[in-house]
Amino acid sequence: MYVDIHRHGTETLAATLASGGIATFDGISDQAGLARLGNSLGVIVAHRDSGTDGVTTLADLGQVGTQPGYAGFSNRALPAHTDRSGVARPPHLLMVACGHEAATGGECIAIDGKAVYDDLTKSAPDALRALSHPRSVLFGGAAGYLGSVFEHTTSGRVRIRFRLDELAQYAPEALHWLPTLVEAIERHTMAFTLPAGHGYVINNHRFLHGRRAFTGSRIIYRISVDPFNRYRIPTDFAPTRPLPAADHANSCESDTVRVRIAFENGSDDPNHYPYYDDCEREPHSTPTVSEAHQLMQIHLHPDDRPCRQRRAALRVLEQAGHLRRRVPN
Ligand SMILES: O=C(O)CCC(=O)C(=O)O
Ligand SMILES: [Fe+2]
Repeated sequence: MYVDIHRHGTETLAATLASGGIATFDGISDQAGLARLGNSLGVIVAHRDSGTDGVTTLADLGQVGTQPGYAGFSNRALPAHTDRSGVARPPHLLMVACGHEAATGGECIAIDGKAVYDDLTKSAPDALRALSHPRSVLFGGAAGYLGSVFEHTTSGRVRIRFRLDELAQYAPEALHWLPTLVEAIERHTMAFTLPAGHGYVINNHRFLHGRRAFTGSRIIYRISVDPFNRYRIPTDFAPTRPLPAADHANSCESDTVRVRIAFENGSDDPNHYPYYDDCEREPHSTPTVSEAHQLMQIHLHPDDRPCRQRRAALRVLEQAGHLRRRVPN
C-alpha cells in the first residue's frame, strides 16, 4: 500500500491504486507539493471549499464546522463516506496529506468497498440486494443525487456511494439494512495515523474514508483528482463473487414483482399454450403453418427420434406445400 513516490514516481502510485484502490505516500509537506502530485496523476477537480489551486485546507474552524455538510471543518469524527456523494459523478480519486498532526486522535480511516461487498454476498445477500436497489438513497439533500449504496455498472462490476449524516435519506427497505451495512463497514475499517508530510490517495468509487475525532490543531490538505486515462484506474470494482439470486421463499413481499404474462392465444396459463414441448403428446389442435414452423424449431431432433409434435408439424408443412420429401433412389 505504501509507495515511495520520490523513488518510484507517479506510475507506481497509479498502478497501486489501479490494483488495490488505495496507496499511502510521504514527503509531501504543503499544499503546493500535494497539487504537484495531483497534477502528475490527472486533473485536479475544484471543490466548493478549495482555493484556486484546487486544494482544500481542513482544520477545526469552530462554528463553521457545525453546519450541515461542513463537518470536515470541525474536530469531530467523520464516519465512513464517499466524497461528494451528492453529485452524479463524484470525483474519481481523493488525495490528502497531513500538514500538522493532531495532539490526540485524528486517525484516518479507510474501508475497501470491495471487501464490504464480498462480506455481504456471504453474510447478508438480502441486505446487498436492498442496498443495490436503484433510487433507494437520496444523497446530498433535495438538489442531490438519487442512487444506491452499491451501483451495478457493467459486466458484474460495482461502485460504492455512501454517507450517513443529515444529507442522506434512505428508502425504508435500504434503511432496514443500514445497521447490517454499518457492521460490515466496521469489520473492514482500517485506521492509521498520518504524521505531518504523509498522505494517502484512494479510489473514491471503491474505498470509503473518514477520520476519528481529535484535539489540537490538525491540518489536512485535500484534493480531488480525475486521473489520466493512461493510468487505467477503474471507476468501479469487480466483486469476488456475484450477488446470489434472491431466494423467493425467504424474500419479503416488497421484493416480489408480479407481472402478467399472456401467450399468443390470450391465456395466461402456461398449460393452455398451444405448442407443446412434450414429444409424447399430440398438439391439442392441428397446428397452423406458423405454429408448425415453431414446433420444428422446438423439436430439432434427428429424423429417427419418435416425436409426435414434430410428426404433426411435418404433416402440416407437407400439406401446405412447404416440404417436399426426398424420394429414395
Ligand atoms: O480530515 C480528514 O482526514 C478527512 C476529511 C474528509 O474526509 C472530508 O472533509 O470529506
Ligand atoms: Fe471526505
